[in-house]
Amino acid sequence: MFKKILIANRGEISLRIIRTCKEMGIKTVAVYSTADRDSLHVRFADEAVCIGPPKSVDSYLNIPNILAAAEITNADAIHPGYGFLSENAKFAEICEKNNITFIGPTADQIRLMGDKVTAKDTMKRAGIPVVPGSDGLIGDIAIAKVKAKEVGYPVILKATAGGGGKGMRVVWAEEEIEKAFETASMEAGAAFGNAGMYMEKFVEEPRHIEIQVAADKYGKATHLSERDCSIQRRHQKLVEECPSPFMTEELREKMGTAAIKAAEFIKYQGLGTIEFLVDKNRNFYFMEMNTRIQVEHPVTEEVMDYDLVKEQIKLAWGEPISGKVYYPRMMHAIECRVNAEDPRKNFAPSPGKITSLHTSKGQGVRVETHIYAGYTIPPYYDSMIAKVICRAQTRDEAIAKMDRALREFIIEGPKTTIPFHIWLMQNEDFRAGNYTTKFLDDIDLAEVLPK
Ligand code: MV4
Repeated sequence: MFKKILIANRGEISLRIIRTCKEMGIKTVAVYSTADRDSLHVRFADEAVCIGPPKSVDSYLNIPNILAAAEITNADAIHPGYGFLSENAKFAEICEKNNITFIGPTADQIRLMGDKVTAKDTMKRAGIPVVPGSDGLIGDIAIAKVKAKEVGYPVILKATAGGGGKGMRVVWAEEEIEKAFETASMEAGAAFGNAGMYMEKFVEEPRHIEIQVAADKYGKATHLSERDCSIQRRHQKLVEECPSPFMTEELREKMGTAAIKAAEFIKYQGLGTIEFLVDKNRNFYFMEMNTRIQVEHPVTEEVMDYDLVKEQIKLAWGEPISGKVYYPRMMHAIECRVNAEDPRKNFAPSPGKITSLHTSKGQGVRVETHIYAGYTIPPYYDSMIAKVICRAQTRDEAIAKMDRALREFIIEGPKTTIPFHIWLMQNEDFRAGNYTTKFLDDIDLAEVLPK
């Protein structure tokens, strides 16, 4: 097994990975920017190396500095966590060239799934359902118009280099398509250095349901059930749960089988997530594949009673999948993301010092966080400061537990999204499991949240 793993990340995920490494008897190296000098991941790791100034591009995205840190500490593997360099094919390639294992899939697999047109085409060839559309890039506006007529309005234009909503436009009628195509491809060109666009039929009010997969280096994959991530705002997930309240045994079987087929078709190695759009008739379509450990992985860990980070490390080392079919114990788990943002003010960031803190506790409650009383949330990074995960035998009980846990989570200083989550746990539609990705579009939170 690996002797020493460098964690190229910060915050709660860095701590999460350090914990599993300790349990596996693996030494850990933290890296940190000067803004994170007083962070817990620096203290909890066996060694820590400063990799640069606060800005991500100078530190957590600084490949030469991270590699130098791995070399001087003699780390034999790098765990990238999520975000930052976790889906950077070049970084995975450089690690391998330097004889350091990148804990993730191969650089080619990251590249394949990073280009959305290629990913979609590959999945179509694998026999996975995809949304009908342009079958490749759209050359110009004239072609876009012809394709849209074929597909039928409404259509959605997407950037092939995109994902997570950037460079995306819904077009309801032909008069809008010219402007939509121009602005979206401009946006994509500026954001990704790649203006390539493709088109799909717009699926109205879909659910976002993803399947967790794990695959070994010998071509075998398994799935670990789904997560419903439909509660989002501006493509930022806020709540995830398993099982999905929309799921049926039949649909899980179909989506799980498709996810395994997708992973095995590309000889995928490691942990991955296949994101699907699911329409109101329970048709499902491949959307994207994430080639990293995800923020919401604890939801799966709680229902399956399974350490996904441990599995990821074992797979990277070259252990085969046990062959046992992992299936949910049919517990129910919900995760609420606590961000240092003001939900009454359009989720405006609210960094600063935490003057007083009490975290949620009790049976079935898990809090993943890097904050402590006296900690100052820096303004440079993602605003997520904690995840509350509650597990119970039924969905109703999990919601009741979450409501209780959120009310005893006291963070003084910055504003947080906790009041939003407390409101959500009371919401009738949420409680009925009656929600799609449109759920928050129609709600004025400044209106409904207590002052
Ligand atoms: C769609 C769609 C409807 N129809 N594709 C959003 C981010 C990117 N991953 C793809 N997204 C969507 N693609 C078709 N053909 C609706 C969305 C979408 C969405 C998807 C998942 C979760 C939240 C969303 C919010 C708005 C739009």
